[in-house]
Amino acid sequence: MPAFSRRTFMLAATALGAMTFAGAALAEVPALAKKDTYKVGFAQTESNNPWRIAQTNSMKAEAEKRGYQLVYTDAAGSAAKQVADVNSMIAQGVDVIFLAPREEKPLIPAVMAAKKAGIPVILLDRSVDPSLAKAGEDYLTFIGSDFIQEGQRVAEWLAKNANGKSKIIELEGTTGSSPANDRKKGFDEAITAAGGFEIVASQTGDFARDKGRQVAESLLQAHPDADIIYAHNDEMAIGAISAIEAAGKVPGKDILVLSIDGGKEAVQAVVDGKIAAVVECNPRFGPKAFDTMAAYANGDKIEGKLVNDDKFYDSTNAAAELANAY
Ligand code: GYE
Repeated sequence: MPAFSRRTFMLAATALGAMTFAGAALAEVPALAKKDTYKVGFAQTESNNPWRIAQTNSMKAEAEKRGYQLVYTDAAGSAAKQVADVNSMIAQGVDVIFLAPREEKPLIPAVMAAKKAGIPVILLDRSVDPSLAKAGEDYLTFIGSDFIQEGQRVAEWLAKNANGKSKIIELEGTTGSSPANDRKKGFDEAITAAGGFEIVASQTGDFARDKGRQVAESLLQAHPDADIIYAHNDEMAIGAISAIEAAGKVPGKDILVLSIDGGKEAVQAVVDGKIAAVVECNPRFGPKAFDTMAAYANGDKIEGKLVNDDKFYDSTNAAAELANAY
């Protein structure tokens, strides 16, 4: 190799290295070109409940409506698989990745890998650890509910309507997930502030029906005086109803059950008097997710957090709202 070309090669290599380094350290979210159509990734966390299925359907319907190609993956409840799913989307050269991160910390490498590959990430429904990745920097934005407020709304309903019931079993969502962390924080703080209540046990049921049933069963045995169950989602609340009935007690009478999500089965349980109240967590993400992506490609400024509106169901409106529940 002649000396000059070798030197040129080495300079180029050094420059490339520096660029890669600078690229990785860039403070901005990768840009998104304005195009007629896109190849978009949606990394779902699991599909074990009506909420997830409603969310997936909403994303698929909206992609189809716009004529975009959707690369869909389901991590089946494994954060490790979800990281691999995102890496495979990066390898397939998607334009944008919609990510519903199962847990706050384990999905950080996926967010960072997409950023490094120049692909903007939009977080859907769950967030990542804010001390490790930032909106407007490492990912574009978070679209979802205000989970702290959801927990507070349950506590506020109890403060007004518990009628002397006071001993609470809390069924937490997936450990390390943002909705579990925040639904606990919002509820625990508000119920403590309300006064007169006691959380006698708080344990994870992993947002799953059968796990919720099992955990409720053992906690009801350990705390036979418990008269309220607050579940971080409908699935665990429905599991808890089975546990209450198996213990020979009447849900809605002996034990008040409260939950978050607002799927049809839970709203029906409110109509039937088995669930006292449900805070809706809106799963219909499609239109907002794709509108946000289009706005970004258009050069609009995107806020770091886009909060969905959630309804609230109790005996006063459940029958009338049932038809609108997902
Ligand atoms: O409440 C639950 C789902 O992340 C907000 O995850 C979502 C929660 C939802 O599996 O049912």
